[in-house]
Amino acid sequence: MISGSLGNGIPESMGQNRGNIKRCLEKYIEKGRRVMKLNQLMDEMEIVINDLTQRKRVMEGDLGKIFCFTQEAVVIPPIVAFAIRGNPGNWQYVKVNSSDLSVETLSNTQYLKLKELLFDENWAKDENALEVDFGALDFTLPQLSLSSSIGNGLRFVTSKLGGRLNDNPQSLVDYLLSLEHQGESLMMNETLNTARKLEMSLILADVFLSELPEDTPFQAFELRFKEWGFEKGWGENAGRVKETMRILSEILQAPDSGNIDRFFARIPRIFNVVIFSVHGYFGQTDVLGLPDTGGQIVYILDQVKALEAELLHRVTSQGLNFKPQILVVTRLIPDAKDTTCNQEFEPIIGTKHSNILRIPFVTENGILSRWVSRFDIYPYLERFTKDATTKILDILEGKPDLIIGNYTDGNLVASLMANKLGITQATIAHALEKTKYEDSDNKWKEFDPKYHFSSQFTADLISMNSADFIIASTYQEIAGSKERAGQYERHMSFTLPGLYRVVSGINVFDPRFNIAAPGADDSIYFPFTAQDRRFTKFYPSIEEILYSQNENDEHIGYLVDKKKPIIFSMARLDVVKNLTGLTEWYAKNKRLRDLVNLVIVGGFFDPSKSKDREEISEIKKMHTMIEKYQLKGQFRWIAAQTDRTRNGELYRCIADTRGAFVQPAHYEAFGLTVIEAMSCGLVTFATDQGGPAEIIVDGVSGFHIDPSNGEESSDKIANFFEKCKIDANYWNMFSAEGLQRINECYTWKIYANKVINMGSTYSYWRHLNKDQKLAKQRYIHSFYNLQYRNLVKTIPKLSGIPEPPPLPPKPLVKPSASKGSKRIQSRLGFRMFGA
Ligand code: UDP
Ligand code: LCN
Repeated sequence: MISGSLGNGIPESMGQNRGNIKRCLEKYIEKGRRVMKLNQLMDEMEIVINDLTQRKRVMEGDLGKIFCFTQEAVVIPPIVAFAIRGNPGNWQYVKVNSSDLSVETLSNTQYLKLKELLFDENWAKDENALEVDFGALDFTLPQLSLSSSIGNGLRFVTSKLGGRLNDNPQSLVDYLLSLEHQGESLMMNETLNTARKLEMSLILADVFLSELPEDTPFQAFELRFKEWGFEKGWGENAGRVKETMRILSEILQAPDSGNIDRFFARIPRIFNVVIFSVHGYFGQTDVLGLPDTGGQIVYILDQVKALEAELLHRVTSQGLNFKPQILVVTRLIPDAKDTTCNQEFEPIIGTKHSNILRIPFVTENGILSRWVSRFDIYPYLERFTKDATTKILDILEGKPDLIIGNYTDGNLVASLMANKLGITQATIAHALEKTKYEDSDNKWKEFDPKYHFSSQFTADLISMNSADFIIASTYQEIAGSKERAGQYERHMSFTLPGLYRVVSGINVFDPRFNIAAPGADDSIYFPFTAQDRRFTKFYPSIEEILYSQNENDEHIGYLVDKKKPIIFSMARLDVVKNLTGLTEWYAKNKRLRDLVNLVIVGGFFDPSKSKDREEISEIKKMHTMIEKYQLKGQFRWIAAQTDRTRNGELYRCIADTRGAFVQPAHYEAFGLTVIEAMSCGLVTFATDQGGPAEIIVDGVSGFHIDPSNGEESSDKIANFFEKCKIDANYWNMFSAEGLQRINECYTWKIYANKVINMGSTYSYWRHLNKDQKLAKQRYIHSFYNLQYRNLVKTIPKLSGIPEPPPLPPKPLVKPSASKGSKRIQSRLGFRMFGA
């Protein structure tokens, strides 16, 4: 696009434009070698061409196109190389010589090499520097081509299956023959081992079923069906069985995507699911807000409930009486503070057959007692996978049907286990750290001692490429927006200078990407207007934490004017969450201070009690600001709140004040607090960096704020409250629109249905592409062994304590424990560590 239009340079005929462009480029090279981001390019252009009309003319010209779409530039005088993103997922690279304005296109490899010259010149010049190219193995697999289709992989795969089935119907027969549960065949047996035999028997069965009342239970004709080669799993009664069989007959006759979609949603393929979530304190109570313990836990606990309900529903309609089991596998932390994270096994509240299984980290010296930061976790994962696999196979009495990983560590473990046992695997990023920390790739050597990003990014590449499908919460997570690259998109091509150059890390046009947005538990997060459902028992304690004039371990600061609306924020006290930023914006904006009070929930107050580096620095910063800006009287800082139910009511109480939720993060991968607040009818202002930019339609269902521009953001909030003072209905309008947005797009029911469909369809897709899968796994295996393992050796390992002798079994009787889970508990024999 770009070089074509520019030819070999910028024509002399461009006159004044040419002069302006030259002056711009000269400005860029003035400061010598550097990487420039879009805002810097624009800022410096404004300095050079201060006349708006002239600037516009430049932007409309050929080189202007480069400026408009540039995300980043590398300056190596006299050259300026531009990374241009015309559309989500579409990148081009050009270099412009500032002396003669000649333009040359570059490959992504050439661009990365130029960038590397700034960080590790010798390595950049090494002709044999390691290049990682996962795309090289995907050339036989179909890819999407439209940016607008990104994240819609399931639909694409289903449509491709039509062609594949047309050419090779036997592949479907073989796949159906492989369906089983604990050794018992499902849907059909070897009698129907060819497409022809299957077609004929389906016709026979159809005639037979047409004679039966629709509600005849499957058991009534099970024996007859067995003789014909059919097993259970088609449906609970004659009507449903006939429907499923007709869909299959139509597929065998002429496959079309509608029928394929319907058929795969019906086949009994997924019963037992393992979900890995390794870091943080994975517990059901008293954990939220602890370090590394936030939305991922909430997401998974809600996800399990939704998935179990969907699986139970499907099993029943398939005419089966199996108990689908979901096991969430996490780390057992002996030194578990006041949480249950030192218990090996725990039934999940609100489910019938789902449980948490905790496996400790074991070092050469024994079991590791203390919490480990998610950034330091890698040395323990290989052993963890081995121990977890043994336990899982024992508990499930066989292999799971689907493994879902969460975050880098859980995804890596999921990849290792899935690959070893040949199981369908899904990954969920939650947050890709590379996007959160600017230049964390180029400057990985600076970051590594503290964050070990080289291990983390390597692990991310491994699991992204191992997965059979990738679940994303939003489009932006994969491919960003028109203006900004997505989280996955930033892994397409990047470099870790001195280590390896990623020429193809992940392709966002890969049909493995699917969007399934999470929801907020509607038994907790419901509108403040639903007075009869409100949790009134929490009113006194909420009144106390918000308004009491005293300070204690739970809250500091106080609010003098109770009549003012409250702007409220709640998050882990991580630097990226920017709670201290919001406090400073508020502190500096007199108009806002006059209009509203500020309440922050996050962390705790004594830095000496934290082991988390980021939390410690944020605690200190918050104290400094309270003093510096004399916030007491208008500001309340409440320590992390672990009771989700009360938090639900807290959002509603803030809505009662006609206040707002403000999510000011520098970057937010998705942002569950945003949908929680909106579900409660609380007007929400949230960062325009990441998920909230997609959750909220700015100016309709809430507002976007720019975390890098505190003045503008705090003014936007102040303007809103000023308008509310004049027109009381203004607030109601945004509250109602926010709620509508949630009801339309963010519910767990939609999520669970999509994910189970993905499980069935991608299992078949994997089966169809097994040769390609194997080739890729070989490449990944080498990368794991030769790169990842060596990187992990650089991370210091904490030493464990010798493993205590096993305690006698001690059953934990929880009210919600099912008979099945109690049976498993006693088989496992509980072991408690610590306390
Ligand atoms: N949360 C909480 N208490 C706190 C801080 C956070 O209950 O003190 C909950 C919050 O309600 C939400 C989750 O933790 O359910 C945070 O999820 P989000 O996606 O907003 O951010 P994350 O922590 O995952 O980055
Ligand atoms: C991690 C995050 O940082 C949040 O943005 C997400 O909402 C959460 O995980 C759940 O996916």
